[in-house]
Amino acid sequence: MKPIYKQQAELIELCDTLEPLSKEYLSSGGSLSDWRKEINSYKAFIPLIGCYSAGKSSLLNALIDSKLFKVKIDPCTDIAFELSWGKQDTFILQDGDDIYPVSMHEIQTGSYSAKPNSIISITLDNEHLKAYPHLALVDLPGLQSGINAHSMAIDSYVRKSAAYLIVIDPEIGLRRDLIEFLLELRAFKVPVYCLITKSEKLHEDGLNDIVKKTGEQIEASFGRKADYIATASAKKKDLESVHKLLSQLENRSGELLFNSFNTKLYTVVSSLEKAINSRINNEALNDDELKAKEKEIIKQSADALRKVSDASERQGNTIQNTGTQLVMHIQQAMESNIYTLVSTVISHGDLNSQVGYICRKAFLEGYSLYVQPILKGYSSELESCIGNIHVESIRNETQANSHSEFANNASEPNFFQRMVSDIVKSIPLIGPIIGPIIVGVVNSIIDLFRDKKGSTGSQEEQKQQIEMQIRQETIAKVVNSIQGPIQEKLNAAINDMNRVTEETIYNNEESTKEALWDIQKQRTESAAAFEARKQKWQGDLEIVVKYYEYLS
Ligand SMILES: Nc1nc2c(ncn2[C@@H]2O[C@H](COP(=O)(O)OP(=O)(O)O)[C@@H](O)[C@H]2O)c(=O)[nH]1
Ligand SMILES: [Mg+2]
Repeated sequence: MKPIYKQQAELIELCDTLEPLSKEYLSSGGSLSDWRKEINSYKAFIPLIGCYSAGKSSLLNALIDSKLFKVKIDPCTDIAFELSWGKQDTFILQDGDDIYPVSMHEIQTGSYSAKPNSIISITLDNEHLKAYPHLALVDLPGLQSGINAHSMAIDSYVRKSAAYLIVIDPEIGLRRDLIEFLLELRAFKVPVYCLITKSEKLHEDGLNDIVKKTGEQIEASFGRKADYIATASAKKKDLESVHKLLSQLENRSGELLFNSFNTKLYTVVSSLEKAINSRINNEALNDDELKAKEKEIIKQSADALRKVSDASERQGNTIQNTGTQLVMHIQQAMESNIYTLVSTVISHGDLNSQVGYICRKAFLEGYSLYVQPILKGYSSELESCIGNIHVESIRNETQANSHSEFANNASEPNFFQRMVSDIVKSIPLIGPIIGPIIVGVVNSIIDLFRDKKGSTGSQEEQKQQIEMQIRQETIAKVVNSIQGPIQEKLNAAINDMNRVTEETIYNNEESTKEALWDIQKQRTESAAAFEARKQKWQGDLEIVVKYYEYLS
């Protein structure tokens, strides 16, 4: 595990090496300078998750030694704040694609005008944050503020977070909504840190007990130990453990940065290797042979594209059925939790969050149960479509030649396998789909029973009515409304896989043709110049393939 700054320096050096080479050998070499910029300004996020009033805002204020964040605000007006170090103090409100500057005073007083899903992004040239220049702390609305807060906590941050920081008030402990949150987080690989706040309220023994108990609860629900658990007090400015956890994350999160660029860079290395090898392996062919080779490549590509399109057509039905299975799984989950839902309505609990939680959990289960195996099978099918084009096999052919002492890592997965398996493994985010649907459907049943209250007979009868209503209306409506969007997500995964395959075939054809033309052009120069050119190909190839080990 590397510090971010070190990983950043290595990746930037890699971009700088690959950029001129990809300009020279690849027709599509334009992204590297963009990636370089993204790597340079990279931040790993740390969402703070806790109940309303757990002390998240106070903790951030204590950390930066200022009263920037409003303490004890109404959970409904709560929005997300991203806080990180920067060379200048900046305060920006993001509302979807729109951004507006806000003032520090507006943040302190809560007088900005924001929508529930807005984010205020803050950078401060603050001495206490300076030691963690690549981390962004996120003060999120408490989980009680409902289904959207919950969706936001996972959907917006799970892919870009170094760790989730669970903030717990020792007098409240690990509440049920936090446990449910942890259960959901299990599907993702992100580390979980835990901080027990307001530590000055308890004596040492009491604190030790709660640390022990919380640790055990996390392990029981999360299925693994918290990666870190400690106590802190914003009131007494006891923040030693906060600094410890931040420096740990700054020092360990290089991997997150590495993972977000790894496949992209691997693709460039792999394409470069292929493009250079095409030159080296074909330089001895005469003009007629080069022409014949070009024709062969064009024909192979056309065949492969046809196979992909056939496979994709056959896949259409399968994925349709898989989508239905997934939706049925979600329906069954709601039905088997019907009594929990009924009592939530009766006790005026948060039915939105309850339904949301059940759907999200069932979606994740159903996705790994039904969808991922189908995608995996399809990825092998796609691979066999392009198999005879030898996306990577030039390396194998050259193994016979003694000049390639570095050519024997043929067991490396090729970049096609890598990109496709990234698609298979990635879990689509369901929150943005189900959030709005559930809010709409569920609010109508809540209204219904608020109006009817008292007008019906015994409590038992009322329960039965609610149960019937949930079965026939709520569940049916939720199922109906999620079907389309879920199908769209699955189709999108299939389309992504098709796109990667077609691009691979197309790029392979283009770069091979270019290599053949390049050979023809280069050798019209003097024999000495062509010799030098061949030397350069060898040298460049050596530079490129050295990076396989680093990126695997
Ligand atoms: N005793 C004590 N109270 C605290 C501490 N941190 C926060 N509080 C109190 O807890 C309440 C909620 O704090 P706040 O930071 O708004 O919590 P948030 O909703 O999680 O952001 C406020 O009344 C704070 O004064 C602490 O370290 N010690
Ligand atoms: Mg707060």
